[in-house]
Amino acid sequence: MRLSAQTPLPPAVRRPDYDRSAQAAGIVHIGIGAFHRAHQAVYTDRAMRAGDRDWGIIGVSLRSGDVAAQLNPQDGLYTVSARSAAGTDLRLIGAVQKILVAADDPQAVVDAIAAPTTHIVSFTVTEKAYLRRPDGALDLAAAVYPASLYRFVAAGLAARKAAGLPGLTLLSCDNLAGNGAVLRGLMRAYLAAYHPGLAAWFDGECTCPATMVDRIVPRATDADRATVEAELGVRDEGAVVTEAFSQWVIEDDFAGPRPRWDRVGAELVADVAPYETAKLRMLNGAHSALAYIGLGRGHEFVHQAIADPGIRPVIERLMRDEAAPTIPAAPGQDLATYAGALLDRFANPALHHRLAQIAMDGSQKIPQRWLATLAWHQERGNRCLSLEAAIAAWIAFLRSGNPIDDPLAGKLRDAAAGPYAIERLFGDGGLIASDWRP
Ligand code: CS2
Repeated sequence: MRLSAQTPLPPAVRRPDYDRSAQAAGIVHIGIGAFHRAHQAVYTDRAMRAGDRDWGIIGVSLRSGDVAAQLNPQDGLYTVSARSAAGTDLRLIGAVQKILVAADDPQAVVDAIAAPTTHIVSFTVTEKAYLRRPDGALDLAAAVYPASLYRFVAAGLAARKAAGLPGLTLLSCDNLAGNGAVLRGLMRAYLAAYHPGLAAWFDGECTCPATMVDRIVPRATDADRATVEAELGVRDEGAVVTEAFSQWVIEDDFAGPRPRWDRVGAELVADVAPYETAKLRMLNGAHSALAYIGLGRGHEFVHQAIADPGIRPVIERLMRDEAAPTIPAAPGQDLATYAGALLDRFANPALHHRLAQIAMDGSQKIPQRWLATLAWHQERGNRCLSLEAAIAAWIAFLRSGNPIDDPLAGKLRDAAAGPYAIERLFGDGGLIASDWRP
């Protein structure tokens, strides 16, 4: 039997206690993968459990119909299993109402963005979907392709303006440095080129808060779905498996109403930068290093790589001695404690987080994860032995003949194979983005 609004569930499973069918959709979320379902959708579900209303989520997949096929037959319902050594917390999430596939029905996406009940459009589309050139500017040619997020948002905003509706909060939840300002600048560039009449309205009516999002979400496997089925008594094709930890820091700059996420665990702050910088350079920086060094040493999962005595000290040094000194910590933010907590999270044996999942899209991730730290130390004449080892491991990975899942795969393989690989990857005019430079 398949999970749906009708199926009975064991009493131990926590579930929505609000009337799902009575909620308007206040959020359109673009890029509804497992991360969104384990993170922002969980906070939104909690906010509705705590009494907020009309914050249902319409999920959008830009290209693939996979999530729609998982969730639409289940009335948008799915479970989140938070796994730790202490056991599993299983809950049913009711915030997602339905999934639209932009490639199949683009107008439905535009209509959802333009609906009077919509106040927030949020994004987890991964780094590459922002379509930035190496200098950080919008790739204007790529941005008009059918799957470009900019096309949908611009068309939705144009419809809102024409209908006399207010603007929106555009909330980037991707791991980019300064994600709010980046999205605002790219959206602005798109409008200036293709919808010049909308640019001033966008400036006056829409905001793009910065966010720091954090929860480790390995891709769910058949074995995970079978475990959830055994616990639930019904089949959940949209099951998400994650860790117990979750953190969300949001810049308090909304164009209109928002769920009271701050009452259910999120932090609303004036300046996200210290949290985001620490997360990108320490957690994500260590993750990418673990991926390439770990794969090179024959490991499959994060918890195996961090247990390797030939790797753990490299990762500790990367976080504590290389990344942490570059981060101007916020009051109360203790980076040494943070590093310790990250090591514990990486070691979680209940999660099977594949190094190959983290290794994908290296060209899009490495600038904000490693290069900003390296540049800070270079200016001071310091070496970064761990980051140098990580870069060497990435180049070895590109040369290894293993499949490379990256928008620049072919170019990266060529650059890494020949002489002057470092120069061709990181030098002036090289393949890797330079816009992270201070
Ligand atoms: C990981 C992130 O796949 C990756 O590149 O580093 O997805 C990481 O698990 C999350 O950012 C944790 O919040």
